[in-house]
Amino acid sequence: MRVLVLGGDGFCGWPTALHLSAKGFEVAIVDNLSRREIDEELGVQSLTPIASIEQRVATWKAVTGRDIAFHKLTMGQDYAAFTALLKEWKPTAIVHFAEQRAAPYSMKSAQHKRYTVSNNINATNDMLAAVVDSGMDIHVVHLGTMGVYGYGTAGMAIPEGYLTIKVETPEGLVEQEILYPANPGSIYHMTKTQDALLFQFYAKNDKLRITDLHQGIVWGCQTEETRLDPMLINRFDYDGDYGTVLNRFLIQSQLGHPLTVHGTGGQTRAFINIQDTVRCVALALDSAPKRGERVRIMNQMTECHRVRDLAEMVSGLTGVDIAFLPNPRAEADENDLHVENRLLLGLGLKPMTLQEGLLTEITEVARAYADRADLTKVPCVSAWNADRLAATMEPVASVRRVLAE
Ligand code: USQ
Repeated sequence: MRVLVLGGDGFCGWPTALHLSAKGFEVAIVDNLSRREIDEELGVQSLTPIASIEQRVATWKAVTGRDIAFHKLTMGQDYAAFTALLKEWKPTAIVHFAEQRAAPYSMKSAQHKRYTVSNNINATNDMLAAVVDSGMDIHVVHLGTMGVYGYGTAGMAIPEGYLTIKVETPEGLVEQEILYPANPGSIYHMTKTQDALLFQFYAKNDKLRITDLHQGIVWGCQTEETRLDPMLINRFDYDGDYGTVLNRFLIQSQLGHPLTVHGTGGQTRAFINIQDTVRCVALALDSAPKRGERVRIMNQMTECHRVRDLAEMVSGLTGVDIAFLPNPRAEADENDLHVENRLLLGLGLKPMTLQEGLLTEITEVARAYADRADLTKVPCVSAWNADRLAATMEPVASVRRVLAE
């Protein structure tokens, strides 16, 4: 199978490209290296030292003998070059990661909102329009987010994309299946809800075969393939814009920085390890929907956790303090979350749990590269609105430590 990985230089894209190549897929990467430019803009680098894309693919070839071609294109802008690439290389599948993926970054300013919306939505629409234009039957796999659902469940488990409802008609109650109502919590998450509508339209109108993976928060950094050589190492973000919560706690614990819990830490979220991310994408590629079928939506997550429980777990392992900070985000202080994830489990996913992998992450990455961290980049400074900005000026609510067992 020939797979074009859009956004194949990023945090999820790079290890996915390697995993697919290792499994025997023919892989090519499309990327405009925008994530590296954003590092420059924010004045912060990945905790792990990442090689250039040219060094990355050359090392992969040297280590495994396998080729991964790289095409520098901006999805959403370089339409002609992208369609030419499809016609020439004839991929059987496209994996689409080519979107700006940080919620805090998308909320930094009007300019960041505009960039995120135009980049993400144009990238998705151009990709879909180009697949139609090509006349080829290419399976599209997209990395979506659990955040499209919002995080309130009214007690039920969040289904995989679709909700069965009953509507009143003159003939009585009639059952219908609808896309689960979108409830995004940031401009970034909002772009993913718009993507879902684009997928629905192109699946209906053009019979495109589309899988949308609604992924939870990724933790961890390395995979079997990125461990093969230091030049293949994956990026690890810890800053207030791109660092995801558990990875931030892991590096904070090694820097002796109190763990930055927003509000009460009662936010419950879905999580997945990066190793499981790449396996899920391979499972999705091995099992495409049929032409004419509705968009296949799978919840790509393995565990739900409350933010303060994660902080307590990391504090208990390392002895670091936990700081309860005013929340810069407009989000519920406390929520319960139950999620259906039977589809990927049914395809053979064997989840890696936090309990199995947390200590490895602390020693393999956070401790090993702690001296590269810039402490000034740890605070989350992106506030969701004027009220939240004012709230961030308030003093820290409390600091406490969990005693190691
Ligand atoms: N949080 C803290 N302290 C921190 C950082 C975050 O308490 O230092 C809290 C946030 O307020 C939020 C939760 O932790 O309640 C999750 O934040 P996050 O930055 O780990 O995750 P999020 O912004 O939701 O975005 C990440 C990825 C995004 C992906 C999403 C999956 O950046 O690409 O789509 O996770 S999900 O959250 O399931 O929608």
